[in-house]
Amino acid sequence: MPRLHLPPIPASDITPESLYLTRRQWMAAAGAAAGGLLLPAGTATAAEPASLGKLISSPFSVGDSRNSYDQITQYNNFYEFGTDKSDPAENAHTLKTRPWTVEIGGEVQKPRRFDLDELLKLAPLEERVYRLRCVEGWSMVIPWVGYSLAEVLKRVEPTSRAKFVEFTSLAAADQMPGVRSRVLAWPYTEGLRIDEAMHPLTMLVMGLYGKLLPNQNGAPIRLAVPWKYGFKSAKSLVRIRLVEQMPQTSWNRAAPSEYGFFSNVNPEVDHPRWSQASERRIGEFLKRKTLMFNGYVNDVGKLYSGMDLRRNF
Ligand SMILES: Nc1nc2c(c(=O)[nH]1)N[C@H]1C(S)=C(S)[C@@H](COP(=O)(O)O)O[C@H]1N2
Ligand SMILES: [Mo]
Repeated sequence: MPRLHLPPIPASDITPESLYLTRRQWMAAAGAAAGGLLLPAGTATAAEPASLGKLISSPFSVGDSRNSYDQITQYNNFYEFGTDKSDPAENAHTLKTRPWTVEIGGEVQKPRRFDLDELLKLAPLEERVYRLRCVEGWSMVIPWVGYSLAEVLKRVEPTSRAKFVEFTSLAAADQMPGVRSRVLAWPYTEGLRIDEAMHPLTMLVMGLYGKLLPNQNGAPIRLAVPWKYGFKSAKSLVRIRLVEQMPQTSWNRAAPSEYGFFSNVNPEVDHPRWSQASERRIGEFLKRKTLMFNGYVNDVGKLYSGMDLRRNF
């Protein structure tokens, strides 16, 4: 596989305090990363960003120019930290991302709890530049680091009754001020059909721009499902369950007529309160046309053959 060398990130783009880990956290992250560099003692300082080392470049990456680190980390939706776009960057420093485990169970032969350090080395870390289209009508292009969710799911051996996958985010009121508000039913839950969850595009994300995820982007581990509206990509995951019935999702419970289970990006199916035909790419002046399945129609179109996507929105 080709190795990708990341372009240098200007120092001005990597100053947020949340990016700097303690020396111990950084050494742990660097050591755990696949192909992590062995650092001479004393190299890491408290101000060192948590680099994930060499990454495999993915054929799934899109060629669109990437949004800047600042754009990706300062304009977020993470309702556990507030509903304004600037709230996550302001408030997410209280999230404790270590120790962290993700419990995987339900309809599987080998249910178990995975530690974050284990997940960081479970499969080679890839950089994948994905589009993210928020249901609100804006989009970004984000270089995530991680690997296909299928890598983990196949290790727990789903049974034949596993038809759907439910994802649950952390809901800790002492760390997440937004959880005290009743905008959504907590914990934040999302779901995919099993074939969607096993599709190689569906990514378990642990990093951004070659470094560990900043808290506001869903540290320490989140989903990225690039052909669906952004809200399907649940952040700060603590639990994954394989289930027989279609799971409930937080957004569907909040507004069932507006947020269906599938939530595929679809310029032909408007949100009841606004058009989905076009979008504002953050940083651009003119709107662009929204692409069917967010541009991933060749990869995922066949998952939906024979389905009425107006009914199954
Ligand atoms: N737990 C949780 N996950 C979440 C959200 C949230 O509020 N809570 N917001 C979603 C929405 S609406 C979007 S658009 C994306 C935004 O991801 P980003 O902030 O990394 O761009 O996260 C999604 N995942
Ligand atoms: Mo969103």
